[in-house]
Amino acid sequence: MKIKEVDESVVTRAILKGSLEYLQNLAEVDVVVVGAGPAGLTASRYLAEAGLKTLIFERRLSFGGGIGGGGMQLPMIVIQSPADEILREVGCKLETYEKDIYLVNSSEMLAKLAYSAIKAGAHILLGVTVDDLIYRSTAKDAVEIVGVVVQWSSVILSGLHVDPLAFKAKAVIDCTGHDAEVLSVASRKIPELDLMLPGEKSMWISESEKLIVEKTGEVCPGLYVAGMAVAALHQTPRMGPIFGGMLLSGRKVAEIVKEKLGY
Ligand code: 48F
Repeated sequence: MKIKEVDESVVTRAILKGSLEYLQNLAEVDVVVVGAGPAGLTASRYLAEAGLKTLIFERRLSFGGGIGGGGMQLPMIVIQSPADEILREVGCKLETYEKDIYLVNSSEMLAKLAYSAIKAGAHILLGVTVDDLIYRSTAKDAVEIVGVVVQWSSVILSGLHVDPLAFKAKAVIDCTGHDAEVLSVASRKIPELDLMLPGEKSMWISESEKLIVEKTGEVCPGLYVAGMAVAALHQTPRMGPIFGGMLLSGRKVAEIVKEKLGY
């Protein structure tokens, strides 16, 4: 077998041409999802399947958020019904532990949620941090979110002063987990929203899972919340390593955004 010789300049040109064309096409999308954890990946799959141009920004260079860490880094995590439907749709193997409670391998769940979101047409940019929002005033004290401001995570870590770029979207979904980073920016920098972020309460699994799904939804025009960020906003309890609520919250926010955008 003869391996093709490749000049260094060809590699550079190919990367620049492909990446710039790809990124230009994403400067304005239907939905920006912030965070590629269980809630963000699930929401993105349903949105992309419905035909919405969906772009996920993930701060790390990997998918999955809290899935990989599971419960104290043990490989099996727990899902309760009816979230098993969502994992069956993406072809995850589930082992029944007891009625309506299932075990799933965290690596398999992480890989299959990400694969199915990408297969549905969602775009994922890794190593990019959302650190601000784009907003418009619609009337006195009324605000609409119309996109996000992003920076390479490596630039943020370096502490260098580099101006960011902005990506427009009809809907922005905060799926950043426990710290609710997008809502946190909104509460600090857009006072018109009068947004308080009290943070989550201590653990109570059943109550938490129920409330996370119930309170998933629109925060203000153009801005939505799903997953653990809901707990930070509504001060609901944490739930530890059970992931059904995250998947159901992702599916619910996708339904809400689809309806809002007429899909
Ligand atoms: O933390 P994460 O998994 O959030 P989630 O989808 O699920 C929570 C569970 O994993 C678990 C739990 C319940 O089972 O308690 O913690 O709500 O995923 C959030 C993702 O968002 C990324 C972060 O790296 C992670 O992969 N992220 C956080 N802030 C930003 C961000 C940001 N500012 N910009 C881009 N990505």
